[in-house]
Amino acid sequence: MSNENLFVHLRAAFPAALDAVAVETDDGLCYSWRDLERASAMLANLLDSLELPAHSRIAVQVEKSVEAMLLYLATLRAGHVFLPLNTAYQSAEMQYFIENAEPAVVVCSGKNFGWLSKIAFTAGTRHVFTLNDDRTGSLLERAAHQPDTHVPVVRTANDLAAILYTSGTTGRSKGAMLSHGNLLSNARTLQSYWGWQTGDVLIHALPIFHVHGLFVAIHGALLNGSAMLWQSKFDPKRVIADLPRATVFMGVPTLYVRMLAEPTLTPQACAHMRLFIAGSAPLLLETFEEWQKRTGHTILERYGMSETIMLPSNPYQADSRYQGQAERRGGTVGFPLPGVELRICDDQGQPVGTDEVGGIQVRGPNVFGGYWRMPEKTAEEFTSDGFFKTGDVGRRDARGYVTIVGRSKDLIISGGYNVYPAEVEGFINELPGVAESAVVGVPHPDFGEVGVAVLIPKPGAALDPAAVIATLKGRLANFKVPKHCVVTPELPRNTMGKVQKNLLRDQYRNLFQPA
Ligand code: MCA
Ligand code: AMP
Repeated sequence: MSNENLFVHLRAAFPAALDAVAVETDDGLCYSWRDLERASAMLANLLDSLELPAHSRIAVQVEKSVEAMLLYLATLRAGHVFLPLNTAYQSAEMQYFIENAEPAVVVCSGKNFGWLSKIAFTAGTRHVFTLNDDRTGSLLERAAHQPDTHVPVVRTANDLAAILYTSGTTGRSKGAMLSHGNLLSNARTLQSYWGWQTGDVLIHALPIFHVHGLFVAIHGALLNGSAMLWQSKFDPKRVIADLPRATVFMGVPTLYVRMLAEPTLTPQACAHMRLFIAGSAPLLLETFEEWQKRTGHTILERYGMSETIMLPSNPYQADSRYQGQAERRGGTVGFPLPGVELRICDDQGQPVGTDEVGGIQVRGPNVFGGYWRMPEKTAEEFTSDGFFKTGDVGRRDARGYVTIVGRSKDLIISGGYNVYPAEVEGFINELPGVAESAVVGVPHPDFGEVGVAVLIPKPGAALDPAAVIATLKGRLANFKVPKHCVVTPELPRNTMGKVQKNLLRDQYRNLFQPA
């Protein structure tokens, strides 16, 4: 039986010159391909030494570091399941993830060990290690004693490789289960569709606890044997300074907006670049056009989800499936990737015609197997013929380009992070003096969209908007905290009594827009 462990395929793509630089960090450290091989082996041996049950979840909430990426590779190598968690998550959020996923191992920053280990041990986790972004912590101390060779555990394409929690429109977050086959098939498709080539160098400036930074960016570079210029935190000046040594950059729209604000962004600075890719949130046409004007490069926009990895993409070069069209069209997300079936359906599930709007459904080897321990929720999200209902609303034009026009799910995408109003409202409604709340997304020049909370006080209660925001900051990941809070006597409702969020959105639409 061939070994379909994703690590085996990534490792096979390492260049023959193992001493060449694979990752260069912003603090000047260089890791060779041999370093990646050896250090991930040591970490995999450490996991083996714990004698965990097969397919154990390894939950990781640490700052971005090359070692955190190595832990991901080691988890694959050892045949376990990687569970990355945003460092912004607070204790209530972490408690839910840990109780739900029941990880055998939790890895956290040293500064969080106290409270997080308590949650983990109470939930039955046997091992809690620390890993700091300065290469200290018990994980590396323990791994240092392990052998630096390791034979990857045999896994089938259907075996679980990672769980990514994505919030739900109702209820709590759901863990999207991605297999080795999901990840490898999508990475291979992107390697060819985006024309990855020898000599490519990727600027990696995204967080590595979500699909974009962890899978699309890292798999892209590793599967191509390409070096990465690694930024622990996005800094527009630093990215622009690195452009002359790089060829590929990936970012959420906010990253492009912030780079455009830098006078050093010029055609000369971008002359060595081959490709700029954007996704995770809608890229405004004005950003797309301004980038073209300022740099001479046309951003390639693509669209994906935690449940599916990448779905459609604008073409890098002529796409023979679509009459050889090669144009990257701003405002669209391009053509379904090779191997991805995409259809747009009405509420009855019937495909709509050209240019007609409907729900986007997808099927393909990249689509996840289901939500962790939520068979009913999984069943609800798939059609009887196996298409996944994305909750995004779009249309396809006569040339084949897909445009996302909205979402049927009540979701705010802020700086590339997803915020589910229902979750935030749940936290707000528990605050003393709050009778009810509604959270809506409004346009924001930096984050694209941000949340605004509209609160109804209980009779006789006086609510202080600033205090509400301050309290939420201690309880919710910071990007989920509304950027503005309004107290009002009532919410607009329709005849059925349902809050009319569209009216609230209209009312606060210009809150953050320059006059
Ligand atoms: C930071 N803040 C935010 C956000 N990020 N507020 C709203 N939305 C955000 N995304 C707030 C903090 O709460 C804080 O507020 C203040 O901004 C400064 O925080 P800091 O951490 O310093 O912010 P930053 O470093 O400037 O971060 C902004 C960022 C970051 C670089 C845009 O959010 C980011 O890296 N976003 C990328 C997300 C991503 O990778 N998404 C991919 C998901 P205060 O001072 O009030 O506390 S994968 C996906 O979507 C799918 C599958 C796909 O298609 O790719
Ligand atoms: P996540 O839960 O992080 O997987 O976010 C997935 C969601 O991000 C999708 O369902 C879309 O709503 C949104 N998304 C990703 N890429 C794009 C894009 N290029 N344009 C618009 N929305 C996008």
